[in-house]
Amino acid sequence: MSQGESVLVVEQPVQPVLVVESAQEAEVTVHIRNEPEVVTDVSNKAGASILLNGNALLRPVSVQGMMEHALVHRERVGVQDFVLLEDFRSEAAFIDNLKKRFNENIIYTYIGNVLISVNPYKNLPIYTEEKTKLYFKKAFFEAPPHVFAIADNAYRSLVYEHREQCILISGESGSGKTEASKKVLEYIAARTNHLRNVETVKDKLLQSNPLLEAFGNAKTHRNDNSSRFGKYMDIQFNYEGAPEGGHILNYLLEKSRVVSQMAGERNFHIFYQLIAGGDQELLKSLKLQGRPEAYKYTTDAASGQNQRNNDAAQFRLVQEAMKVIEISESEQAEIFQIVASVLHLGNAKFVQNEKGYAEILSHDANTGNVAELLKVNPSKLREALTNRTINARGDVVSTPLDLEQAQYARDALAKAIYDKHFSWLVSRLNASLAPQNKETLSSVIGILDIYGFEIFPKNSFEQFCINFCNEKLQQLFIQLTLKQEQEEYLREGIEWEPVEYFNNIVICDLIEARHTGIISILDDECLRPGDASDLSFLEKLNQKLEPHAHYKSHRSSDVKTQKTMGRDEFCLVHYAGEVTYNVGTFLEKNNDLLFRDIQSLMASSGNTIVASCFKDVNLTSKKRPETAITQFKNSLNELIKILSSKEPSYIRCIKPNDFKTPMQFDEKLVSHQVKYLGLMENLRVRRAGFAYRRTYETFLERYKCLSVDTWPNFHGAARDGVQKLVEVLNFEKEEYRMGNTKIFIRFPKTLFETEDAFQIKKNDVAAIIQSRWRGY
Ligand code: AD9
Ligand code: MG
Repeated sequence: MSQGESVLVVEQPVQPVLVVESAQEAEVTVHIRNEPEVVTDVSNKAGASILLNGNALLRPVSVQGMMEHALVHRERVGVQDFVLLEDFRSEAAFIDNLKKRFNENIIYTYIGNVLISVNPYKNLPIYTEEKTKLYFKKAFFEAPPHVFAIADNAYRSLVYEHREQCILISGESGSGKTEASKKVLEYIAARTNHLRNVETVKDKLLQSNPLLEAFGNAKTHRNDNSSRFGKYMDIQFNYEGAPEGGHILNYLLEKSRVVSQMAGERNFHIFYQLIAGGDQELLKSLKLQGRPEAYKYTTDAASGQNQRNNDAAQFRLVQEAMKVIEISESEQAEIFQIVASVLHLGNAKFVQNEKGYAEILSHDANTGNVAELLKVNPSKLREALTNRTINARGDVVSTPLDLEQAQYARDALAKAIYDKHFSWLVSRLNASLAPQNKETLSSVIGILDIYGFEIFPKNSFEQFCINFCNEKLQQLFIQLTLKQEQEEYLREGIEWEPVEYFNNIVICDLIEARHTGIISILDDECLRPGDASDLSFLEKLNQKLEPHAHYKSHRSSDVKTQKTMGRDEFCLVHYAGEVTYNVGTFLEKNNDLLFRDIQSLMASSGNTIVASCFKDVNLTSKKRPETAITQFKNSLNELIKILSSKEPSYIRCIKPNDFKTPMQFDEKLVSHQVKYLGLMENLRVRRAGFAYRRTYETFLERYKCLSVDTWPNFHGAARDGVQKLVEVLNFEKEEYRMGNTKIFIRFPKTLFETEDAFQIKKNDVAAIIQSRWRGY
């Protein structure tokens, strides 16, 4: 066992129980709360109360040695809860603490009950079965910080206190959100192992991940497995606390990726997986060649043999997952036909006819393949891709498209098919995850894993949506962390003064306020007939929003902004930093138009998935469908409602470097994230109140040896016992409050001193035990 892990002895603010498993000269395995640790030299290390087989005293060793050891460790690995930092206002101290721990492979740290996680970019042995069990039924601070502790805490609150839970995971792209969400799910699966009849449900829940990731994740510059959709998943439990089912909500797939990617990035994994992993027969039936480079939408594959092997292996996992989720063979065939047809569609060739319009030659194999796979009439498909029928005041007029328009129509179709089929897949998953026994359902734990804040060299409509979403979630974080804190004081009957913090509600309003926000202005422009364009939209923004403190245009009086911003850009001062958006394609993406001819053709598809995806589109309705951003805004507001009704736990993920590499901690990069995640504010709020709180029972149990009135046992109410203790310990009046069920301690120093007193006392106790041992 590595040096780093002996930290467990030290990190425990609760009494360690050390059990020697086998005593040898050089090496002993010590169990600290069931945690085996190999100690190479017992004589100068832990062991004051080393017990053999759980009860017999093996060998008395100096407690002092153990304490010194502890101090050295604290110096090396920092504190496990930022609240314990002496210099809690200093960001440098905060980052130093994170870094110390990161260097020791300790990736988790708390701010009170918020978990901070730093992506290690390597596999650490911290998710083993043994480690998992360490967190079963443990109070939050009884084991080192871990995502499992968050999961266990949520699970216990759900089962024992019947409070609905949600776990909100945030952080930028590549910081470890999706991994954390998977760990939560795996923990819950392990935790409910003893419960009957849950295996199938758990398998399905676990297998939903590889499936959705194959279709919704892609390699980007920031993350080789970047989630390109937002996901909120409810795990539904019955009265016994056993998982009965699940439900997934998906948000805004980045569908523009289907037709183009930045250099060095990839399309969604499934395209490559199918090509690399599909067997000959399957590929033949899909008319696919075995190389992604053959397809326009996946040309930039940059794939080495390793990548191809990996893709092929992943494809087998996807097929496995489909089986577990009970997606039938025929459904699978249809899904792969859709994936393949998108690839063929990308290769569709247009030629310019003598009139200057686009045409597809009748022998074009690509559209032929699409028509065959999607079971639509090939000539109608060619027709639909090169013409547009407009219903103008009752007259149906067909206009031919030029080359550019036809390419737009083709790409729009590819995006629409893929996007709609992704949503279909989510609803198919939901059907499979739906609980068998609705009557016994009790409550849910929701897990939110949504795309993190994005700042690229060029930011478009997608980044605008993603960053808006992050503003909303930050707003929720502010409300809930403060609300939760305030409610606890209220519940416990304790007065406190709120802390100042930056409230990003101003930015949320700037974006979504009715009539005056950016979304409203964008929608107005999309609906305006005539000469509306991306630039006219920008002009309106500039006119209406220029005075706003969080909005900047290229006309800004700020010289730096003037120089760096183009005439087709606007800049928002987000809570996480300034982002300059290029308005090009905003209107097109927000309108999200698919020509009617194509829609009706798809509704007639013999592929039942495609037909069902397109049949709901009401072709006759005069009412315009909601724009993309408005749909997104509404679904986000729904999500916020769901989350607000639950008790939240937070996991804030941090990315240590931009190179996807282990053991590199870029302080500047981390500092930026610490700032925008509002972690220093979070810590201040936590510290301004009463940093530590313990139920009277817990506090009394640990420190009862410090007063003759409470040692060895106190026979009255725990609160009275604690009252006696604080008198003996001379707590200043300002330092603590007695709540209804808990003692609140303002400064960690007070707790440290109590803890030191406890350790000294324990020394004495150990000395007594030692002398008894000698006498034995
Ligand atoms: V994005 O916003 O979807 O682009 P995420 O989800 O925040 O992003 P993800 O969880 O996918 O990031 O993590 C990125 C990569 O970091 C993973 O593929 C792993 O290779 C690596 N990672 C993240 N967390 C851990 C961990 N706890 N242990 C080991 C990790 N590796
Ligand atoms: Mg992710």
